[in-house]
Amino acid sequence: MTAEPNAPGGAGSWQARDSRHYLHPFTDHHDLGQAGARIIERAEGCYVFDEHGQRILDGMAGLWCVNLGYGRDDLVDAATRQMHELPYYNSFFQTAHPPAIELAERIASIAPVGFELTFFTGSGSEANDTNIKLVRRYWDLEGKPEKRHIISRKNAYHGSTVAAAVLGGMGPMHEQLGPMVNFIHHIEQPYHFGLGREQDPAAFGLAQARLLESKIRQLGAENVAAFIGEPVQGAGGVIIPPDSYWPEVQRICRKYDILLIADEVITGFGRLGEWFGCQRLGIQPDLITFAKGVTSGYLPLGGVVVGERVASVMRVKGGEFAHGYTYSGHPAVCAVALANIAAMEREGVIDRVREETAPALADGLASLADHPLVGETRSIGLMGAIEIVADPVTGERFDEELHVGSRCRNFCFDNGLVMRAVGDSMIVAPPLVISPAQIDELVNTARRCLDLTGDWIASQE
Ligand code: PXG
Repeated sequence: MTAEPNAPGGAGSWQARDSRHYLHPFTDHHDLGQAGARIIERAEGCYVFDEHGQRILDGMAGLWCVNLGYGRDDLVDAATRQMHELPYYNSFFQTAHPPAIELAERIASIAPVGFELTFFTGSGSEANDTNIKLVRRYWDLEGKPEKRHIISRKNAYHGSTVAAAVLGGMGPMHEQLGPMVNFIHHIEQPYHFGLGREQDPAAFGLAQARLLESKIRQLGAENVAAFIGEPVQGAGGVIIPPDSYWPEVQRICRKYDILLIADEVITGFGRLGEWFGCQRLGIQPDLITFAKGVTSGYLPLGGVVVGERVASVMRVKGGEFAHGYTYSGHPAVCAVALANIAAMEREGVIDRVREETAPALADGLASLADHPLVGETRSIGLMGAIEIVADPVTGERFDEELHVGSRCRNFCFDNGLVMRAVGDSMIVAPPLVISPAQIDELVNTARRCLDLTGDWIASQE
C-alpha cells in the first residue's frame, strides 16, 4: 500500500513542504532538511499537540509568552470584536484610537509609580530599537549629545533586529552581523553558577555590578547614555543575579547619571509574581521594555514604558520624535492586551504565581538536585533552570561535542514536555496558569529525561 501523500514523512507532508518553502528563525536549515520540523497543530490550556496527536506539556509557554495558556475565547473574542469595529488605524501625525489610548492608560495603572507614558511596537526587538533612539533623544534634548554609549551584558538577549542584536550579547548573533555598531559595549554577566560558583554569591554579585563602574570610567561618564539589562536573563539561561547585584547597578547608574533600561520582555506581565520584574527585584529603571506576555502571545505587541525623567523632557522640550512603526498601537492587538490584563486581574493569576505555583516550581526543581547529572537548580517566579554537569561537585561540564543539553531537550519532547536547552542548562518558563499538578508532571518528566540522558551518555563511553 502506498503512503498517503500528506502523511507524516511523505513528499506532501507538512515536514517536506516546510523544508522546501519556510525559512525558519534560529534554525540550521541543513539539519532541518535532514530531520524535519516538529509540527505543532493545536493547543489547549498548558498543552500543545503535534501532528501525531501527541500531547506535550508546554514548559516554555510558547517562547516565554503564552502566559494565560492556549484556547482563551476571551482573547480571541476581543480581537474579533475590535476587528469588526476598527481593524486598523495608525497613531502617526496626531491621530489615535480608543484601544491604544485605553491600553496605554491601563499599563500606567499597573506599572511602577512614575511610568505614565507608553510607546507601542510590534515586538520586543522593535521596542529595544526604540529605546536606543529614546535614550539618544533624551540626552540630545538635555544638551548632552556626547552621551551616546550604551552598556549591556554578554549573553544578554535584547532582540533580533540589527540594533537589538548588537545591544544583546549573543556571540553567534554578533558573528553573523559583521562589523559592530561601535557605541554599544558589553560587560560580563552575573552568572554565579557559570562564572563564580566558588565565590560567595553576595560578593560575586557586587563584583559583577562593579564591572559596570569600571566600564563607565573607561568610556568616561560624560559619554555614557544608558545601561540595559534583563532583570533576570532569560534566553541566556535564566541567570538570576545575586540579591546584591541590582542595588549596586542602580547606585552606579545614579552616581554617574546614566539611564537604566530594564528589558522586561520576559519578566514583565507576571512571570516573577509581580506585574513587572523590577517591582519584585526593587529596581527603579527609567525605561521598561515589554512584549510577549502583554498579549499572552495571541497577537504580536511590544513597547516601552517611559519613566517620568525621560517623559517630562520629551513633553516639555518637545520636537518631533522621528520614530514609529505602521503597527504601533494596532487596535486589535491592543484590544487583546486589554482583555489579557483584565483576565489576569480577574483570575488573580499573579497572586497565584507568587503564593502557590512559584514555590511549587522551586520545590519541584530543588527535588532534582540529587540527580547525578544536576549541578544546580534555580528559579524565580515561574522561570527556572537545571544545570547539567559531568561532575556535580566541581561543576565540570560535559564535552560540548556531546550536545548533552540538546539530547535532554529531545528526550523531553519525545516524552511529552517542552523544556529548552541553552548549552547544557535546561530551562523552563511555563504558562502562568500552570497548576501544581502540572508542575509535578513537569518535574517528573524532567527527572525521567535526565535519567534517559544519563543512560545515553553512558552508552557513549
Ligand atoms: N528582550 C528580551 C529580554 C527577550 O527575551 C526580546 C527582547 C525580543 O523580542 P522579540 O519580540 O523581538 O522576539 C526577547 C525575545 C529564546 C528566545 O531562545 C527568546 C526570545 C525570542 C526568541 C527566542 O529563549 N526573547
